[in-house]
Amino acid sequence: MINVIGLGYIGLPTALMMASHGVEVIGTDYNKELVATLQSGHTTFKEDGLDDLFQDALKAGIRFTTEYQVTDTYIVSVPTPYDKFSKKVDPCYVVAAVKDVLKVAPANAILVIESTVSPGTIEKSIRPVLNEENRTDINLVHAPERIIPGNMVYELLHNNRTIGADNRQIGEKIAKYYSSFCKGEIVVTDIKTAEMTKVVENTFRAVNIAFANEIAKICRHDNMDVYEIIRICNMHPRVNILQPGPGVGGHCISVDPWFLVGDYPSLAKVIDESMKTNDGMPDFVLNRIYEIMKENGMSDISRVGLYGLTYKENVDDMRESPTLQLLESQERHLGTGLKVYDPYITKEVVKNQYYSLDSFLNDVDFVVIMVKHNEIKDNMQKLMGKIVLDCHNICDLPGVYHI
Ligand code: SAJ
Repeated sequence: MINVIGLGYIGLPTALMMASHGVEVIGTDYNKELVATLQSGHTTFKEDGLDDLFQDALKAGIRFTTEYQVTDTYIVSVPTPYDKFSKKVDPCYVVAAVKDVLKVAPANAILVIESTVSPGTIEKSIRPVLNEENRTDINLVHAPERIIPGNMVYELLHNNRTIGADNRQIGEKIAKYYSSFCKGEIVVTDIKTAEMTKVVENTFRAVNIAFANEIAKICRHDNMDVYEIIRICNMHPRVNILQPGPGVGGHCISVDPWFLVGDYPSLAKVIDESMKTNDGMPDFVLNRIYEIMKENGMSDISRVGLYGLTYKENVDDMRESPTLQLLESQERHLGTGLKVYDPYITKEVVKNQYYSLDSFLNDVDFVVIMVKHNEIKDNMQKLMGKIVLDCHNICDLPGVYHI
């Protein structure tokens, strides 16, 4: 039996996937409300295919509890934030979960850490916990997740995976559990290599997004069409530039690369600059809003609306979202009044929030497309006659502004 600890964006789909593929699974989370929701037969976030997977897992007998189980295998999937000052990974949740597991884990149990951590964290922060508790019998494994919100179920089934372990036998044993559902290749390596690969993968994407954002800023400065330029460049066989945007959100690309900056400040220069470039994009958009208002003789900020609150399209996840960053920045400059709407956010999280596209559009003259949800793509004609700042190049109405 596997006890999955932490039933969030990664732990829950992983637990459901294993359960629906014949592995006995019990999911544990210390959040009583979350466990009660799952016990009552409801998922806790929206994701394509998750509800069906949940039903399959329930039929297969998955259970949810706040209690840690006595079993031979644990998968820990809890958040790993970074310390905003030092930029280093903050493993406090992983350490706390490991301590709780050690209270019940039998001798020689396997403890798999799925949470993203910087290279060396398991050696520096987790192994000492085992030593302190006299539990060197426990086998540590690192199996970083790779799934992308919006396509999690498909990617859980098809992505290749990395498993880091102290000894090959244990690594292969865990690989077998994952291969119950994973059709991709599973590479077994050592723990530090597995830690580094995960952080490097997300850093690669962050740096490439920053590159696109920097090109967009250069193009804005000298009035060139960044989208046409990227389109043409990408016709070169070895060039594949990503898309500029209003900023980078989510709990991965906007967080993990900082771990390398925190741990290797004098070496991680390109990464540091890239993260600053991405973090500066919401401010860049705020500046564009100001310029466009001026150009159009507009002075009433309350007639400007931000479309989208989530960190990217067609998900309900708002963590580190560019829209929230932009609103925070506006507030820091003592400004407020922007209207906001997102079809995926039905509870009030910011001031001046709307819950229907039509009433939002009725109350604004200037729309900023912060997130390219399908909803706005399908209703583009409703923006006719408005000033539009399209941060994703999805609107082909005449006179649209870009970042
Ligand atoms: N973004 C851009 N331009 C682009 C692509 C993305 O501005 O061309 C923005 C998005 O709008 C979003 C942010 O970047 O705000 C991040 O979105 P994303 O879709 O690039 O990635 P995440 O954060 O949803 O998921 C990433 C994935 N990592 C990689 O692609 C290397 C996923 O595979 C990881 O599992 C996930 O991080 C994670 O949990 O670490």
